[in-house]
Amino acid sequence: VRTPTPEDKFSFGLWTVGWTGTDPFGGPTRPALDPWEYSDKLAELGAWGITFHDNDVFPFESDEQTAKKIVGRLKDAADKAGLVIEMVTTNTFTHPVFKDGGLTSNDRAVRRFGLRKILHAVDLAAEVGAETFVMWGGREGAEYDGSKDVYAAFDRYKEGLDTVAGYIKEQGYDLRIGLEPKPNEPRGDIFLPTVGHALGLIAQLEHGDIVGLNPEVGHEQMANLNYTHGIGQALWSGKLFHIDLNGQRGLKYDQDLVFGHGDLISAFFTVDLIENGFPGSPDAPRYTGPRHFDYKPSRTEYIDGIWASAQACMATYLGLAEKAKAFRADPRVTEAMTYAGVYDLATPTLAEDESVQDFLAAAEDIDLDRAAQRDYGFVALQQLAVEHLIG
Ligand code: XYL
Repeated sequence: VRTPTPEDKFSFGLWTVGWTGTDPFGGPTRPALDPWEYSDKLAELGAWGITFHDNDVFPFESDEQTAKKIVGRLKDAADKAGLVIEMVTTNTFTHPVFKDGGLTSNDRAVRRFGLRKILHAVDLAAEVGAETFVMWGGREGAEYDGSKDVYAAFDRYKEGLDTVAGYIKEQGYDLRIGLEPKPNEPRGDIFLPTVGHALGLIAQLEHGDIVGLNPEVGHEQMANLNYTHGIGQALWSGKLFHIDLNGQRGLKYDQDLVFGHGDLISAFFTVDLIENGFPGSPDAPRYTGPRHFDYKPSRTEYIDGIWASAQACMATYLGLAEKAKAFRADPRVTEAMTYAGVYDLATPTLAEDESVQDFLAAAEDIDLDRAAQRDYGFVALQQLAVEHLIG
């Protein structure tokens, strides 16, 4: 696999390579470096951009001046290294004040504090030139059903999101919000557990036009859902604003593995969709945004392992992109897709201008026996994908 270049648009969260290995059962296994040390090294490895939470860069307690100074230093380092800061987000989950949420905490004073913190981070995002503002409501949720008035919680979630989106418009910032669904962890149940739930909330917003999604591979898979279908539906809705790529092996804690180190076939079809689009819908929207990794170098690794894992994310993506191109270019695949009817799904079920009445009156000539006995050849098509995948 070739070496990544900035044209590949790979970006990394500072909290990913910067994770020191703490988990609920153990302390750090690696030291924390300064933010600019991570960004310098990522640039060296061929990354194009970085992303961060406000408190990945400056401590929660920092006053405005200190925060500005540290962010300025990171921005300078990024500029010097030729890195874009493509996305910024807020940490409304680490500090104990957020233990019952930021926008949906039962405590109104906390909600007002959380909303202010988010708005300050929006200013910061605009200042450093980010295009996307991600909102992962990790603490918005509950462990106990009796502890939340879910109706009010959604009113407050909507109020919070509309306030942030309205502020972005009012300030004239060139920013879009990417909601990040996750089913659980750290809360027992998080609001907006899946892509579909988030799309449902966006449809109720006043400023929903600038609110879309930042779906993460592992988060959908933690809910036993299909990530490629999730981003597919987000694309169909015109709402795929950003992506978080990583790996997850089944229904367990959020593993944040290297991209492709979970479900490799699923990763193949994710890359295939991003790189090649929908097979039978050439005019459908395509994702052209950052190939953003939100993973964690396993806590068994030390500093070398951080960089090896960051490299692995990019190498896996590039390798899969190559395979996916070859897959689509293979005449056997075109033939198998034709046989399978993949291209036929784009034909509307009703004829142009056909009314329901005409439709009901039409004498259909379907041969039910034949249709029931149709062999779709989906398995043969899948095997071609596997063949390309294993080489
Ligand atoms: C944790 C989440 C976060 C978001 C950003 O599961 O992935 O890192 O991506 O707040």
